[in-house]
Amino acid sequence: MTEGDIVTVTLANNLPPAAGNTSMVFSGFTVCVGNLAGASAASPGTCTPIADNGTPGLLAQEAEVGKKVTYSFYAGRPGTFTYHSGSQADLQIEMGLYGAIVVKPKTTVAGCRPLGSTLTGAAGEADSRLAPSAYNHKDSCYDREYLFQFAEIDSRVHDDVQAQVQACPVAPCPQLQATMEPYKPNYFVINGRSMPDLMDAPYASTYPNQPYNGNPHMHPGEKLLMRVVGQGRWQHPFHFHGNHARVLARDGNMLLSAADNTSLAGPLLFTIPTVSGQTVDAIFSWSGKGLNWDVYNHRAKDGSTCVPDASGFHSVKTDPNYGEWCADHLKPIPVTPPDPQIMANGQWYGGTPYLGITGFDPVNLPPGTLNQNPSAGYAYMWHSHNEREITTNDVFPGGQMMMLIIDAPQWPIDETF
Ligand SMILES: [Cu+2]
Repeated sequence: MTEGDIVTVTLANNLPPAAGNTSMVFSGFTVCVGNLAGASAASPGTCTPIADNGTPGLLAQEAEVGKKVTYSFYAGRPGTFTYHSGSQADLQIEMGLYGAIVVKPKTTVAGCRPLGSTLTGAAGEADSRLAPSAYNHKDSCYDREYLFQFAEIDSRVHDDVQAQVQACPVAPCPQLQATMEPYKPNYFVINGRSMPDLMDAPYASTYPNQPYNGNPHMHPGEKLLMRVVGQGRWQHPFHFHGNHARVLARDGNMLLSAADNTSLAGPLLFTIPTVSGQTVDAIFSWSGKGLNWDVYNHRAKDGSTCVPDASGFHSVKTDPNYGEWCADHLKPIPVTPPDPQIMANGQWYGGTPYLGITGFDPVNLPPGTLNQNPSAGYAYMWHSHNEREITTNDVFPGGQMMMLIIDAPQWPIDETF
């Protein structure tokens, strides 16, 4: 949704009769049960009740089985937010009744790249962003955006619920009673999937209703916006390799310096500890700095230049080596390509120490180079740092694990995969 929208959600309870009532809690918003009109930054608006609109519950108005409830609210500020069931919430959230809300800024922030443009000029690449920035702030501009919702599943609870639901197909039913403790989850999911399913396409045929995977791609120098959401009951330390990330906001509130209320004050993190019900937005970037070789393979023939900006990077946005760490420009390669044997474990290995097999100088690739991966990207594992959570039912690999791929600048990234 867009900042300034009045949002109306009608929840239809089509759960099995034994599940009883359900509802939605929209954290961070003032909810009207019914229809909201006239809300703006200056006014809360008018909330008009409607007929047959649910029944009061502990945390929210509830819909009985076979009935509906309508909520409205004013999305007054940009950010990442959550919603979840407020009815028998320990059980219903375990069963999957949760999700994320993204509110886009209404206006384009000066200095952010307008929608419809691509940064590094990879031919044929579409701009997949929702907006040029995450907030009304110049340091929240981004080039790519990925959502990561962390949760876990204890299959014992689901087996228990299934037995009770199947025992009562027609109302009236006794209310579901699930024993939540001891809680021993054996499935660990991001956006509802575990590795390797995480890396399948959105809406893949095996999960046709699932719009999000966990398959981040980017070019060097780009800014990747991570929207990290904690759902479920447990904390998961989200560890990303390749670089640190600058935290922009928590629960949709930008973290700004108290001194000027303008400069970013969020920490630089290599692990974001997800907290149940909390959202964190962060900006991640990658340049090749620190690898100690010229990832662009400029070294033999060379018309390309690297002109360091004040921070040492090449900052001409239209150049193919945008974001290059200039200290390593033209540096001879100090590495020996990996033994072909490791390909058995390394499906993501590009077969070259360079980005891109059709890069600046393919004739100078070292002998024995294996061009296994046409994008010839670098792969970094992004995962839960609780190691048991990168298993599925205690089998490794699985769980909350995916790969960030740094693609060659010339490789068009298709974010529908
Ligand atoms: Cu790690």
